[in-house]
Amino acid sequence: MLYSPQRYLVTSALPYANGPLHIGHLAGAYLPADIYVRFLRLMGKDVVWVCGSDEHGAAITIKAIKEKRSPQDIIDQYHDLFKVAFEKMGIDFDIYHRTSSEIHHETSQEFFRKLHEKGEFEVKESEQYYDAQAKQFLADRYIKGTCPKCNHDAAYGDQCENCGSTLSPTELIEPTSTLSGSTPELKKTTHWYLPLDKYEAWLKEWINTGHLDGEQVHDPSEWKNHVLGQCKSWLEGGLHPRSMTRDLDWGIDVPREIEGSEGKKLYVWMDAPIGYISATKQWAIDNKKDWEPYWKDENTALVHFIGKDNIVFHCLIFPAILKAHGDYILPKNVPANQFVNLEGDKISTSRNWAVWVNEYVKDLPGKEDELRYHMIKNMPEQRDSEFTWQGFQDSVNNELVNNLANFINRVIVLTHKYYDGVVPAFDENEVFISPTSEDYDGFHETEMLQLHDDLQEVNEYIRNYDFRAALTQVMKISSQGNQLLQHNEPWKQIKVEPETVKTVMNMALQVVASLSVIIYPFMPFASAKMRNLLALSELKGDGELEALMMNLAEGEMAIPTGHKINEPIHLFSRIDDKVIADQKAKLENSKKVDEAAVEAALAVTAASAKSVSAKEETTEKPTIEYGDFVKMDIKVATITHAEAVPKTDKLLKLQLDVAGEERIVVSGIAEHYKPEEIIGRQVSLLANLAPRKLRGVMSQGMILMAEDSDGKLSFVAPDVAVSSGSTIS
Ligand code: B3M
Ligand code: ZN
Repeated sequence: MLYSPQRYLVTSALPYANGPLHIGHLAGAYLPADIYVRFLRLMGKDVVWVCGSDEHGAAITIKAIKEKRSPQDIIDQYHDLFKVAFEKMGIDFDIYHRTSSEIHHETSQEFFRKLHEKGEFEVKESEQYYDAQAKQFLADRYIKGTCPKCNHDAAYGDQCENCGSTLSPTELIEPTSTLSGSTPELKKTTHWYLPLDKYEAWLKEWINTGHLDGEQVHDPSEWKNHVLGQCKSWLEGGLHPRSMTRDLDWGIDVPREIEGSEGKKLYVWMDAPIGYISATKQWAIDNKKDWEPYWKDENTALVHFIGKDNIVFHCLIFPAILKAHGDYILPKNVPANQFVNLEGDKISTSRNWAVWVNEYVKDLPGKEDELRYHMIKNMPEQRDSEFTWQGFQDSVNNELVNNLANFINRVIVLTHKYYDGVVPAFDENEVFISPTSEDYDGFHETEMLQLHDDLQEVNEYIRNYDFRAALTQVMKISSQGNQLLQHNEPWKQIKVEPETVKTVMNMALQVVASLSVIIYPFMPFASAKMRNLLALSELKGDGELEALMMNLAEGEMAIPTGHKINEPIHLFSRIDDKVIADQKAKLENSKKVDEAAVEAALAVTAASAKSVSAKEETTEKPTIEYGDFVKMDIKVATITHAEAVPKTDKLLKLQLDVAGEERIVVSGIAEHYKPEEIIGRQVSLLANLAPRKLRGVMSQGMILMAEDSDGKLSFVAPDVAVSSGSTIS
């Protein structure tokens, strides 16, 4: 370890407030940080852990447009949802803040102003993609296309989530607007660029050697290979100036006193990382502390916990901004995790293929530690990992119940049975079989020292961000406790060697008491129950592990002879097969529901005109050109047959006659019309919509429907009978 810092400032990636949290988020940036911070607190360290909602950026405004809501409404909803999810899962930030706050706007603008005044920015006019229909410049998630680096066909204007590359819109192959679907045109605009190319030399040295301005400030050998690998390939590719402003109407204003700033906002990836600093400022105000040492003192260890798609922003762009500002330290480490896959497929918000945290805590209340345990055991520290419900059930039943809970329960029950719940004495002269050392020995110091060494191994793993190995070591301590009982069989020996049994049971209680502390970073709820079970003080994260380790090193006990413990309680219970079956069915259905939702939407509302009452604001789509309208081939069609699409409740399969030609179209009108009542009806058909398979049926076009403000659907059709195939224009 290069340094022993005076204090720690730990950050976790700010989740975009445009969708719920799933287990991949937990395993990526939140659970690892929670383990690390809880451990540091147990070791008596001065640590502050900040996070908050990332509330700017196109991801939010696109969702607002899609759902006809204000961006503020969207961010309020998800900010509250995140806070509930984190609290339920025991993710214990010192502050969970938000980037829509005033203190964040002020802090971000101060950063921008400072870099502007120092002449760090290059102000450049360039051609940017512009959506003439939406009347908007397209950056970030407003534009997508094929990634030039990995050919992923849905890369965004600023980043490819598939390969992690940061991009600029003009690099995209076949770009399209995510607002109107149209092909954008190039238009001149002015922006403020961060000259990353000018910082390339010091960034290279800092990443490769840990040197900054001639000082060794971190140790690259402590960084994960995949993080260094991504940084190095970026550096080898050569860095280019990156625009730090956007033409947007949602986000943080470029300070208005700066010429040309009208209508310009900060790029979300400039303001979001500064959110760590503004959150620290707010924490300091709330707790009457000084925030500056945590961001400006070389004796602070700054550690960013993120997912691998955020590596470049946290290892190159944000450090460049911090150094360009001049007063800030740089991260000591960025232990990014990889991704979690789910039941053999990538987790996907858009495809609704995820285990949502808010739903998990509702469906399996009281099983938060079980999820923590399984996610840590399978944490994607070096490579992507896989979550399966079967694997989750196995972890809980075979390890938490059969190993940990079983061991603890036996110790507590036997202590009550033989000693009325009082910790029996450890007799130096008694000889028992110690699973941690081959030979027979009963020397108390040896046993306490062994326990100390076992815990020390956990500590080392945690310091190296190796949380899977740390948890495995914790469970090894529990297994050793089980072997201690197995080898010495107190339930048999109690009659013949009662004094030996006292020593064995005392030792077993030392193991349980030590586990109650070392489990806290991983499963804080179980730890609290164990402390209560042992009638020991609740852990406050105030140096309790440091104290325990010191005591054990001096041969002192973790739980004193004569101490009275409480009655046994169940720490973990088995997960039934039905629970797993239900969750797997829910996942499959969510995929289907999602498909049906897409199908129903596609089948019905291509041109559904919402009747808008005076009081509602009109939500017109962007103006189109005549040329766009004439592309649509709309014809009169007659329904000749109709039937429900099996296993859905929204879709009807319609057989149409269009000027003598038969067509099949799937339409999401099953909740509005019975098949038998629409035979013979004339309808308007969008005839040249690309055919697509909907629930196994090839749909050749789309029926136009009118939808009123109550969501009631009705056909759009000529008011007199006309020959089928007549053109509507
Ligand atoms: N809001 C999360 C993401 O890219 C992004 C992190 C910001 S951390 C400053 O999914
Ligand atoms: Zn890519």
